[in-house]
Amino acid sequence: MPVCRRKVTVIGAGNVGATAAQRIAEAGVADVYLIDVVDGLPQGKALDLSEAAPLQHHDQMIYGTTDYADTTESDVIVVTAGMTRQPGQTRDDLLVKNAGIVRDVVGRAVHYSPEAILIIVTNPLDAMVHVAIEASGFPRERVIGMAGVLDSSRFRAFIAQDLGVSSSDVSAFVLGGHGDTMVPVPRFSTVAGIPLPELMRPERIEELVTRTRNGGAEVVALLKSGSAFYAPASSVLHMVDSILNDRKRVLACAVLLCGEYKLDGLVVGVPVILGAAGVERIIEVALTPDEQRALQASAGSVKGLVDTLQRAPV
Ligand code: A3D
Repeated sequence: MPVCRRKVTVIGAGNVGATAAQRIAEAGVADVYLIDVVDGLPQGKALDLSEAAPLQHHDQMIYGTTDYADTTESDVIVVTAGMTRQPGQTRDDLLVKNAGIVRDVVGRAVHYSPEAILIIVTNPLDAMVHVAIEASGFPRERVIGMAGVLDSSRFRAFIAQDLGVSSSDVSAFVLGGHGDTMVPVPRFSTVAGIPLPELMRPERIEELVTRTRNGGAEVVALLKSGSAFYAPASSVLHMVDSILNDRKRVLACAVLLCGEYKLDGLVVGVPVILGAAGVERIIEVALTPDEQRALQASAGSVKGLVDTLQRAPV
């Protein structure tokens, strides 16, 4: 595998961050700087991952640090830093707490990497993209939320398992905010080009759509503590790879809409072309009235979070 000295910083060396670092390095996509607020955690995980490099046959460097100066001139910055909900804490408490963390880490990171592309993972995702846009001052093309890639992958996996076909032949189309208001669009989901409604009963499609909406919660319920991280980390890798290798993949990403899909000033998941410049184009497709209504409702829930943040003390 050719050595590539591009630089990705992953902020938050927890489950998603450390696994994303592993995936990015092992795919030979870039060197990785893992950074966390807990001293020793990023250094220890980076050391462990580096020691696996000879066995995994890659030459990427993986560094751990708590000093943002080490992340200077990163090409991509992935933000996974955040808290999970604690007993007695409301969703709004978590929203405000994570907004504070994202504002802080993004501000520090972009100081050293003003040309980077930001990929946001911290929940609640769409609201955190708003915070990151504000904290970085970056144009919307360079602040991108990871959610649709994961949600689409979950939908693809469920369709493939149900039909007994390779998941490589399944493509899925998911719009909207991350969470229970996401909008999978079955008529644009295909198996080797065949529209899904040709292969599956509407009731079964609906069951898989519901399972996709609850995909995160299903994993949480099984794990008992913590949330999904393998598929989220793979989703991060796909986005980083498309950007750094200018692949121009069409992926569902959370981006700030400025009139597209009849939405203005809100971050919502839509299909985009992801390349060296970040979001190179937002792909707009005509939606049915039902799909448009579902997308508006999803955007409405994102607006609720953004409004809560604006009312919260900074
Ligand atoms: P976890 O394993 O707890 O890791 C979070 C890490 O962030 C910990 O190592 C913390 O020490 C670190 N951290 C906290 N505050 C700071 C700070 N100020 N600076 C640097 N590091 C800090 O969580 P996780 O990795 O499982 O999840 C991380 C985030 O991603 C959470 O908000 C999840 O809800 C979110 N997530 C989103 C998706 C989406 O699809 C959008 C999927 C999976 C996880």
